[in-house]
Amino acid sequence: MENVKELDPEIYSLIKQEEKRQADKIRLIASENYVSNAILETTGCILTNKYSEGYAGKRYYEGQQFIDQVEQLAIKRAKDLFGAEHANVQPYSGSPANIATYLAFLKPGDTILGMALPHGGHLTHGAKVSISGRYFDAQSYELDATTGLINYDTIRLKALAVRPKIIIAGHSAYPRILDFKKFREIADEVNALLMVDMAHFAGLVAGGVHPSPVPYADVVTTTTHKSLRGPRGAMILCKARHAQAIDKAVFPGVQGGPHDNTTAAIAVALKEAASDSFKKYTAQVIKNAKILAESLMAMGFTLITNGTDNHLMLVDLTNKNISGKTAAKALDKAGIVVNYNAVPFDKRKPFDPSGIRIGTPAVTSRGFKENEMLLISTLIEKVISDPENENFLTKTAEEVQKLCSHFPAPGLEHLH
Ligand code: DSN
Repeated sequence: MENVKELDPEIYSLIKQEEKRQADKIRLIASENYVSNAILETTGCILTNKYSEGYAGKRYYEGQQFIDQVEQLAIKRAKDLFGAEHANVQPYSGSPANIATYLAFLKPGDTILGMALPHGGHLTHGAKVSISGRYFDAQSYELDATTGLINYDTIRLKALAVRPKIIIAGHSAYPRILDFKKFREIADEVNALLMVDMAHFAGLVAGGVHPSPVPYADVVTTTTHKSLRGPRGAMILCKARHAQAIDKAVFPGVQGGPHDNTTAAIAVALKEAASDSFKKYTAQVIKNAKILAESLMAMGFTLITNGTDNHLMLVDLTNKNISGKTAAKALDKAGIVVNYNAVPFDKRKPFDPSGIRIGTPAVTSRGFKENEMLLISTLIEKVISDPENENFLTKTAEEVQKLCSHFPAPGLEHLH
């Protein structure tokens, strides 16, 4: 980055500090990952110079000889990898992808039904502070109070009562597999469209270690940068009969020119995700999550639903007499990065809730396996038992840095 260094030393210095942070810390934020060098190169390439509003063969600017091919490759790889009838690879990220889906099928005031935000849903699934909750009649379903699991009977009854036009399945903080067939049946019974937001688990679906929503859903939205391990971006997969509505909603409905460098990097990520090594990676993501969850529970931590089937777990810290925010801040000082998170039926406020969310996609990308997961659980336990012991937190951060130095993270090999 010699050019940035010379032109803008302030930004250069911040990038370098962030590089070091990503190299030296155990990153357990469930939605984050480390992309490959190939994806970093593509994201930072000259495709960023081009405008290409429209779709291949029907653009509003000339000079699309290569951009059309880039986008068509990304679309083909997305369709092949996920078995989708149609793919739109232009959404800037997950929220615009979801908003475009609503624009494709809804009028202002129409009813949608999604998982409540405090129960693990996403802002764009109808939270009141989001456009999805302000422009639509957003109804929500909650998790079962005793099991912490999705209760399909409750969703069905709610759907029968509110008659949504779209039912949304998908989450940011639910540690179990969704039953897409049951969601489909409920949607059919009330004549709703089924939209699945698979942003969190798209990589697991691509790797074949998680059921696919694609056969069941009318529309599947996803970001490309979480477990799928691509650049920051998004895609919408849908049935052929919805292709035109979705494409029109993305452009010109919600967006202008697609980010062609991102589109190319999505194509690269999809090629990587079709490989055998990616399949192995996703299997390890789940193995790592399971062992971390079991070890934490053995040490007296309460996990929502008593464990995990996917890449994440939600820890309720109520019995540890520490808030999620205090725990997350102490862990960060100790070199372990998580986010504080509401737990279902949380009695605390969203800005200082009772839980933390822990995910394994990023640490698995740097090669952590079962032994490192056991070590992480021990460190988490010690930090949470002694969150104000600054000396101990600093010493732990040094220990973490040493451990990380044996596992060079993709894209950051030069630092190790
Ligand atoms: N912000 C993402 C997450 O952390 O889950 C969801 O989009």
